[in-house]
Amino acid sequence: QQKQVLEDLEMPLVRRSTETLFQEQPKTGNPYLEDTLLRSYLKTHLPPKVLEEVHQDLERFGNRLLTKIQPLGWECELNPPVFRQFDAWGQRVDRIDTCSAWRRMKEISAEEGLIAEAYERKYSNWSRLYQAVKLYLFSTSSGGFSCPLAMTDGAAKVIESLGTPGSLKSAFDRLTSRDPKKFWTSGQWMTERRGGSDVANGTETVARRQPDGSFCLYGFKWFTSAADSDMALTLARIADAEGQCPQGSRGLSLFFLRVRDEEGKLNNIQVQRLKDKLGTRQMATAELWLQGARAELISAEGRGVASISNMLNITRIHNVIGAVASMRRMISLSREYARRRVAFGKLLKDHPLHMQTIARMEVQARGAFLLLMEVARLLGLAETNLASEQDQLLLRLLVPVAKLYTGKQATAVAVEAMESFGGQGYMEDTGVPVILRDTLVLSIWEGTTNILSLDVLRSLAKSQGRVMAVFLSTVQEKLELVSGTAELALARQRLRGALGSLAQFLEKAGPEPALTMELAARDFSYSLARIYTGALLMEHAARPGASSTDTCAALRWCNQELCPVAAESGSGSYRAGAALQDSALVYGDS
Ligand code: UCC
Repeated sequence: QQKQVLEDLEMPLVRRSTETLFQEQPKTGNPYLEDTLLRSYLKTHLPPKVLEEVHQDLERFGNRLLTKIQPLGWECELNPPVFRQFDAWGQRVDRIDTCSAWRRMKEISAEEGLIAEAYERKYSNWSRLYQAVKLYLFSTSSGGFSCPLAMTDGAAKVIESLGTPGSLKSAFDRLTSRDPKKFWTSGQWMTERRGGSDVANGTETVARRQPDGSFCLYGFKWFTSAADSDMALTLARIADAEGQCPQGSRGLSLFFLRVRDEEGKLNNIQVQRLKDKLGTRQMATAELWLQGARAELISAEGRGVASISNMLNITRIHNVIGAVASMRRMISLSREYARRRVAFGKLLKDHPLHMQTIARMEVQARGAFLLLMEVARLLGLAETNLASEQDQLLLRLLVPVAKLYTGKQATAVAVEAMESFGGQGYMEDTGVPVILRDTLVLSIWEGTTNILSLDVLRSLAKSQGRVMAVFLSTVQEKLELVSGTAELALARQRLRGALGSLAQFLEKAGPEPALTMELAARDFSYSLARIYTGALLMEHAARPGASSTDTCAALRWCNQELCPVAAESGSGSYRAGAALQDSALVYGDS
């Protein structure tokens, strides 16, 4: 093909038959078969019997994605949901009309068991990882349907962790069903007018107790994703007999509600409007008035935030899945384009600087992928009672770390990959801008980078520092495991140094005022992400049968600043004086 392109360029303009070659569309194949890292990970970790079954299913699924699901995803992008508030006769109907491709995505999600897989546990602790892999492959072809799936998974998790009470059994069965006619999706309504991060102070919705023990909810949910879902979990404050509500986090309780009744009538809910978002436009995000919506209390009173955090941790993992999928898709397109596009007399793939740029993205994507697999592996262990206490602590820590770090990586990779297409990448109908827009949300929803960094600190505080002890010893163990691999010596040395600096920083920061850790939270979380991912890349590169590119990826990863928190701490960035300087820099000295 390269020869053909070059011959073609040598012909006089009039004789060239393939003018379009200048802008030839990058074509990718079966996303599972083309993903060498994914396949090598599964081969290394899955028991042979599981691998055999999973491989067959993933190959089939990859073909379905390529031939059927990708075109549907594009249809979802071209036909975003439409909100109709009134019918022709002036009656309020509040209909959110979605396209047929979107509705087909719901059926496909059930058929493929994209939620069911994780709860049936056919492959014991590996089921969660297998589900994560399918979602990862599905994500960028799903036309935004990954979002309702994230919340559906989160809702199933909450219900399961409550012991699947009788009243929620039918909802759980539907959320985890493989039958498209039965399958439900769920919303997660947390954000109100006062904002989405400070849920404890931002939630105004009131729950009034009814004589039958159920509740009616009154409030305004400002940002409800996938508003076409069948049910939702949401927070509200239970009013006492005088109508007074407890404030703060301890005043919040968790509720389950159906969005519509059997006839399709809204559950005393009015849709105010759909949100006009930068991306994820395929998905209906709405402002909803709850005007006496019938709901069931499903947490202990005042334990709303703690109960919904089970959901948050799942949706945050889905966020990681979305981030890794986005990087993989962008790099695949970029790589394929470089095989076809000629500039300065040769294919892009033969320009070393261009290849260096894509290779740097590849290192990021590989690291993020292994971090995702690690989180999914630990979650699978926890859900099958096979996790040690250390595994559970590590999982609690790594979920926010992975969410915040991969969100940022995906944004950077998506922007870089777009640039690798030159002006073509900026063209709507190439589909590249869609991926970029949909990626930009990943560092915002489900907790911004700073909120997640503070959650990392919360996990330290809650465990009285035990999570850090587990983190340090786990990385240490991984370093010992790879000590026999000579090619990794340099990476091991850098990682060991970074681990030591991290431990030193923690020791020094311990007696400091709380402000020190608050100011360090983001750099600290980045350090955890870089160190842990470095250890995973090394572990993968030291396995039997590893390739030289595995080693190269580990070495390159470890070439970056692995412990930014130690470097910044040395320059006094986390002192009270630095905080004053920050304000002065932002607002000026006056
Ligand atoms: O809904 C949204 C859009 C949905 C779209 C989803 C699609 C994504 C899929 C992508 C696919 C491509 S966005 C809404 C997202 N909202 C958030 O993420 C909230 C962000 N804010 C936070 O995370 C805050 O840190 C809060 C709300 C958790 C802070 O609340 P509090 O009440 O001030 O925090 P507390 O008092 O520290 O925590 C209350 C309890 C404690 O338990 P106890 O009382 O036992 O000590 C905490 O330990 O909750 C516990 N807790 C947690 N437990 C808090 N966070 C966690 C956690 N992450 N894990 C375990």
